[in-house]
Amino acid sequence: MKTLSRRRFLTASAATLSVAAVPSLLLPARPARADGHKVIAAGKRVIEVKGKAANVFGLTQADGSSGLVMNAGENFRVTLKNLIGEPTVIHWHGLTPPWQQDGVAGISQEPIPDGGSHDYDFPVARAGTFWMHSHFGLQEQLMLAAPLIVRDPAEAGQDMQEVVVLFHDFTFRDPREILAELQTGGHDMGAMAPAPAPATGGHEGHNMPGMAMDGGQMSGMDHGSMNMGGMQMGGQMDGMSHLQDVQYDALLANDRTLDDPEVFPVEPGGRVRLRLINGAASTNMWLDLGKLTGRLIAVDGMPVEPVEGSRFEFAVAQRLDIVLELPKEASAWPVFAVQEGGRMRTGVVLAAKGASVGKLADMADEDFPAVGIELEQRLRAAKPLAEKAATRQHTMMLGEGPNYVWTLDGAMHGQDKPLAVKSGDRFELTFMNHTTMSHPMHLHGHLFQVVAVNGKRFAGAMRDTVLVPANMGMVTIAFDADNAGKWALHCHHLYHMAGGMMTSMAYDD
Ligand SMILES: [Cu+2]
Repeated sequence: MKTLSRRRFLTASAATLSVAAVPSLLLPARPARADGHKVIAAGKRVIEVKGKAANVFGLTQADGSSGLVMNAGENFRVTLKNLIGEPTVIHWHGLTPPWQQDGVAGISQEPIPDGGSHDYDFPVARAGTFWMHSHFGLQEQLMLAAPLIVRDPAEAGQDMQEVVVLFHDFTFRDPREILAELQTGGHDMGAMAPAPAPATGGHEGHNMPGMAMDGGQMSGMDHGSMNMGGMQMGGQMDGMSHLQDVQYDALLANDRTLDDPEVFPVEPGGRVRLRLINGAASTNMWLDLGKLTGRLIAVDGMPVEPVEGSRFEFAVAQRLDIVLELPKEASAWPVFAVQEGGRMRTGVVLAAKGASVGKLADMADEDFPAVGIELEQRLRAAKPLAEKAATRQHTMMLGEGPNYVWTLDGAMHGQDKPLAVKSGDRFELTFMNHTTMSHPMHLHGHLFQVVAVNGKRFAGAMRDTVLVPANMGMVTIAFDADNAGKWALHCHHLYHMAGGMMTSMAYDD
């Protein structure tokens, strides 16, 4: 039998899904809606990773497009159907809906049962690069995520090509197994798929330039619970800090590896707006433009004073909007995302007509350092919060315990107290990181401004997710309490969140 092409492979599985997995009786009878109503199905998909079929989830419309594109000023009018074979809840990351439509299991919405659906309808005033993803269990690792692009109608006439890329970290393993191993210190060696790293020579990929320890000490050291086959201690060995805990099989860009990257046709000399989403479950990345220089114009969908560069720090759940002025030659320009503390990468290619794309290695030539807040400290909001003294302040301790317990103010989610706030507050919240890993902290329902790093104040970027560096890193955010309800506040590293690093913020009015 002829091998199905990648496209046919995907189409075939989508068609099977819509016919077989959706008994029409289960679909609520519904009159045709007014213009702008969209149906998004959370469903099962089969993608191909490194020549092997992988069963994952996805969020697609009937026309097969992933996620959603809309205009600012419209309503987010969506029916979400759950076809994944288990309950789910989807969160609209970066939007600021009424809290009951925010899509967080245990805080704002009951999970939608398999075969069920849920309607959402709220105004979206702000343009930006956002995304949607499961906020239930570990489904996000299984790629239950998609772009959510809100265009600015005022920019419709611009001569600028839009390229949307959702990055992901991919594993063939069951995420529940990964979490269980992390929680038991990884001693269940029998269950691990990849062979343990060799005793010597296996760690070069994770050594950092300038690391104090030499290779001999490295290979001789006891990695204890942090390096057991499936999990690997990454890169930076300054003191106690470490990077990735999960050894991924690949990084993906729009579902694909560099063996078969998505190629976007572009015009030489043209302008491109990259809308980039770090949809990884637990991998901070570097966005690497190779030989090109780009202009960063927005982070997390919110405009910043432009920053030129070729490499940008790109923490879990964050977004980067980068404008490229392409050279005039007919060439191909890859856009890479590289893991921190290593060299595994993925990417897409911008290719002029007739340009040869060539083979792109799935490993960078060098290890990339830890993602930190060097970029963060250089960012300045283009539309900062109004100057106002804080009416409420809190310092939140980010903590860790044995067996992969992660805490906020000393409590795991479930034993936590909601953070109290009241309408009209200017809240300044300082994250103080007492742990050995960095944490991408995400506040739902509000935009915040980064106003201080390690106590040093500046008028930083407006964001919804900020990385708090390991080992006593301290980041202060400010926001206006203008969206009453109950909101999630958590680390966006999926296994940290599952390990307890989540709480809520509740208005007391
Ligand atoms: Cu974390």
